[in-house]
Amino acid sequence: MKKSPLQRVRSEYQPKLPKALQGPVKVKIGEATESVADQEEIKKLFPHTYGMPIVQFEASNEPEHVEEPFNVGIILSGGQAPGGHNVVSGIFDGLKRLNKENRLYGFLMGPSGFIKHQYMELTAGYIKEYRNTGGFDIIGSGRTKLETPEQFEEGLKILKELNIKALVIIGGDDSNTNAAVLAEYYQNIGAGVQVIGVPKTIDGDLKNKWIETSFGFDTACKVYSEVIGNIQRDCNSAKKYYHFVKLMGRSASHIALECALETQPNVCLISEEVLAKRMTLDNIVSYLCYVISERAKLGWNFGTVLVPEGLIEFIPSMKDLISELNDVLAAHSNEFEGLDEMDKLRAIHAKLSPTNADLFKSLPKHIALQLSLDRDSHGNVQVSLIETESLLSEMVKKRLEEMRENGQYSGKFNAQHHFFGYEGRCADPTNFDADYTYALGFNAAMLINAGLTGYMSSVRNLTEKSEYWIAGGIPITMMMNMEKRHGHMKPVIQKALVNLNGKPYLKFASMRETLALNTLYQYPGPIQYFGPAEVCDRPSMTLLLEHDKEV
Ligand code: FBP
Repeated sequence: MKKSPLQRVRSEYQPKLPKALQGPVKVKIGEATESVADQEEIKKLFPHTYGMPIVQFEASNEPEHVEEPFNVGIILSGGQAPGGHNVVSGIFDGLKRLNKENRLYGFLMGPSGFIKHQYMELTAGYIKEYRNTGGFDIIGSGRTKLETPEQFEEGLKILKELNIKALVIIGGDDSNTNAAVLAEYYQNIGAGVQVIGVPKTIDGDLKNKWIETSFGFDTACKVYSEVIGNIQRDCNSAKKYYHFVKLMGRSASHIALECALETQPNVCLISEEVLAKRMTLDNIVSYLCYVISERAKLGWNFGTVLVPEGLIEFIPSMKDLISELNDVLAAHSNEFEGLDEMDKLRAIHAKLSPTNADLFKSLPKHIALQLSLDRDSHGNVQVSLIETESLLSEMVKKRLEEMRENGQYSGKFNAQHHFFGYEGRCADPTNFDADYTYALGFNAAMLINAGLTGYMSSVRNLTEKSEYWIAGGIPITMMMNMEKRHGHMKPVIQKALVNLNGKPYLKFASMRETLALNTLYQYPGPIQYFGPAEVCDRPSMTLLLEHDKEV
């Protein structure tokens, strides 16, 4: 593989480790823990892995206690996030420091490789090519859900065959929930296999008191912020377009909020606020038209609007419609097969309740069709396929024409649409993500050596210099509560949505009116890997604000 000059130099970067992991570690064991809610139910479901203590690693003067050589397997699960390759490098280097004979195996294309016994050994030479690079192509990733005893048993066969004593699952909240279920299952049957989770997702919604951020969020947001900044320069140069930018984040609006803090657009919608205020699609369109018409009075017929990918499911009326569509599509999929687009829409419309049927009919045809597409493997609408940005701009355009007829608007409205998601998921990790992921991986190796299972690798104190980061492990059951999923109550890791009382949101809300009625764009520029620390190592504004730091 031919490398670019930047790739060549960047591959030599040695990620920084917290002080505690730089040499032999000793394990500090904390108090017994409880789950964040529903303690009794979770305790019953996880009798072997509930209540375990938080552990923290400290530097030790004693030589590292190393058992016989051992083997470890890894799975990359779900969407790509920058830094995954450094998690693998960190695990590898941690294992080799413990014992040169230790071996690392990667299961191919996500959990399916584990179930189907597709794997490869990850050697020093192979891993070298991937250090500090973005992507998950080192072994591939996938969205197969690892949740049934049959899958666990099938996986156990290959673990035994390869003499693997621990499995590391690098994934989001669902994959880490399943890691906890797997850890409990293997403990229960005495399989002798440990399971460790690593917090990954660009969406930033796997975080809590102990997991300060999921990896990849920092890099992805910086990539999107760079291009939003570029668009804003273009916008402010030509002064003739409204740019509607949809940003990834399946559910939570953390990415949109972080990008808004970085770039200061005229509008950024926050799904969690839309839900809390029970806003309708009509309310959102009215707000956008207010901003656009006020800017027009100032002579500005241009602007930028950030739209979180998950918005549609947070608008209560749309949520009801989507939920009924899920049922209708599941129950009548055969009837709709083979129909042309208009007939399919008519047939679906006829099956909806009156309120939802009215809303469905009011949507532009292409959006109604996108909402009627097949669901993903979890039964969810594939929000990344719904063009919310064009839905909003079309509705805004229509409303502005009505306003013009009533003499309330006399500007010009021309829209451009963008969707940023896949562009950022495989970017080369920022220094922050490169260091954080390497530390998470190295730390996972130490958790395995400490004999732990059902833990998530945790590296904290992330707004300080990396040498002061705190490394250790958090029992996954501690982050769980019971939630209704597909009609059944299930133990799951609590998803972190944008906190409307949190500093990042409050900071944005305090600037919102000023940003809407002025042009105060910021242009963050591209990620820098070499140069002053305040440029290259700065973590996300979300993380800084959440930790009461200056931004
Ligand atoms: P994970 O939660 O698995 O990390 O993936 C997040 C995400 O990037 C979302 O932002 C997006 O909605 C989704 O993946 C897209 O899924 P896919 O990669 O299957 O198109």
